[in-house]
Amino acid sequence: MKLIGMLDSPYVRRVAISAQHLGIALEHDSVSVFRHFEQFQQINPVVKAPTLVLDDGEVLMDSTLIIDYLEALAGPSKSLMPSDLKQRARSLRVIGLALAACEKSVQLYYERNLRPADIQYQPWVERVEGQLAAAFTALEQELEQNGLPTDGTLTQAGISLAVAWSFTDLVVPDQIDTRRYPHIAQYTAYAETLEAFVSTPMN
Ligand SMILES: N[C@@H](CCC(=O)N[C@@H](CS)C(=O)NCC(=O)O)C(=O)O
Repeated sequence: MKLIGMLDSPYVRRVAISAQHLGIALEHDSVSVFRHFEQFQQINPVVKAPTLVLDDGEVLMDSTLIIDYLEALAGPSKSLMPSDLKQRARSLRVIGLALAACEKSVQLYYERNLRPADIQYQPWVERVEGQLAAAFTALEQELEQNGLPTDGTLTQAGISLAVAWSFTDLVVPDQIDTRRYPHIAQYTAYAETLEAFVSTPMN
C-alpha cells in the first residue's frame, strides 16, 4: 500500500503515525498537492492529501477514512481507539477538535500564502482565528480534565492532538501561545519524542 502526500500535511502525518502504531508498513510517496499537482492528479484526480493506494489499486482519501481502513486491517487488538463507549466519545471529541484546529490552521495558511494580500478579507481571517483559538481552548480543557497517557503508548486522540499543535506551530506560529495552552504544549513535546513522530518529520 502506498501513502501519497507530504508529511507537512497534518492529515498525511496522522495517517503515517497511526499506520506505524498499528504495525502496518506503508510505502510513502511525498507528492505535493501544489508543487506536483499534475503528478498527484494522475494518482487521484481530486488531488487530496492523504491518498492511500491499496495493493489492488483502489484509491482511498481523507485521513479519518484511511485510518478507519487501517484500523480494520490491523484488527481490534491493535486499535488506537478505546472500546469503552464513554472513553470512545471523549476520544472522538478530542479528535474532532484536533481536526478542526488542523482545518482552521490550513485555512489561515492558505489565506496568507495563496491569496494576494490586497484581496485578503480580514473579517474571514478573524473568524478563522477565533475558531482555531476555540478549538485549542476546548482541547486544553479536555487535557486538564483527563490527561492523555505519557507511558509510551499512543492513542488516536493523542496522535491527532499533537499533530495538530505541531502543524499550527509550523505554519501559523503566531496562533500558538504555550502559556495559554500549557497542557497541549506539554503533551505535544512528549509525543514528538516518540519514535513514530521522530520518524515522520514535518520537514
Ligand atoms: N478532511 C481531509 C482534509 C485533507 C486536506 O484538506 N488536505 C490538504 C493538504 S493539508 C489538501 O489536500 N489540500 C489540497 C486541496 O484541498 O486542494 C482529511 O482528513 O484528510
